[in-house]
Amino acid sequence: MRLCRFKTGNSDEVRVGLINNNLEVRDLTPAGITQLGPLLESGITRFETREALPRLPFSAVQFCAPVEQQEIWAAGVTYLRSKTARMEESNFSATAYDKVYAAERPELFFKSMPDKVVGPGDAVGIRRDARWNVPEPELALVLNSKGRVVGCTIGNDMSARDIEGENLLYLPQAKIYSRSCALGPWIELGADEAAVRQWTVRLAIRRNSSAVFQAETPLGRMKRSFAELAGFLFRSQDFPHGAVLLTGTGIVPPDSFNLQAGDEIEIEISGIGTLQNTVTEV
Ligand code: DO4
Ligand code: MG
Repeated sequence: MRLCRFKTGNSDEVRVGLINNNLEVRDLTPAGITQLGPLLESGITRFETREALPRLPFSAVQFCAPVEQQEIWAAGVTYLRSKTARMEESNFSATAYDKVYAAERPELFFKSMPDKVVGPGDAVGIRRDARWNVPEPELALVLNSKGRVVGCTIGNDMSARDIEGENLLYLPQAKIYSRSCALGPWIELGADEAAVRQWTVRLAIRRNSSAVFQAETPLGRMKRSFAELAGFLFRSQDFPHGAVLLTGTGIVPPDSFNLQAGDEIEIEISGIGTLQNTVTEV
């Protein structure tokens, strides 16, 4: 079952809905549900039978990023491809990537405040002061306040590779800037890790309607378990509203590839759906 945040028509009101198998959104507003947070804490089975909830076809809704008050964090160097690409791009810190890939403690970094996250159909940002910008298509775990994985969604950890490669201490500037994080289109609930690991992540980038990059990777190549990543994130830190944790990229475009304003990015994770965004300079 899928949980979403959405708007309709010209209204700015964001509602919470369930998505059923007929690709309809069932608006939870009449049931008094206006926030995702409590549902992620308590579960949603008690709403499944409420036939009276309004049904809206996908064509009538605009999906919003499925996040409210949760901080967004990200794991890094969880796939071999990410490790080798970063060792190649980096001037002084190649061994740091090698070490963190093998270490017990994963790389975890703060990515975004929830209200800065870009939703489906919105523009993600490339930094004006960077020469080398790429998307990072990632499975995003949705964690409740107890650190339990209650669902997953699609994340884009936009990154400036030249800034990151120049000096590891510049990582926050390479990763955190306006429109650098996209999430959506909805939360796939009840994620069972063994099943999720059978899914595939696909990235497609179009420029002037032509494909300029596409690749895919099995999620099963992720080196760390969900429990390991979530466990380290919740060590010595409370998340009263829960958190969203991007799990790292297994797809890195070749070094010659650089995003441009106007590009269209499509990230598909089988088992969830597709997150589409355009690119703008920030
Ligand atoms: O260490 C830099 C960031 C790694 C990352 O974002 C990834 O592997 O996805
Ligand atoms: Mg990443």
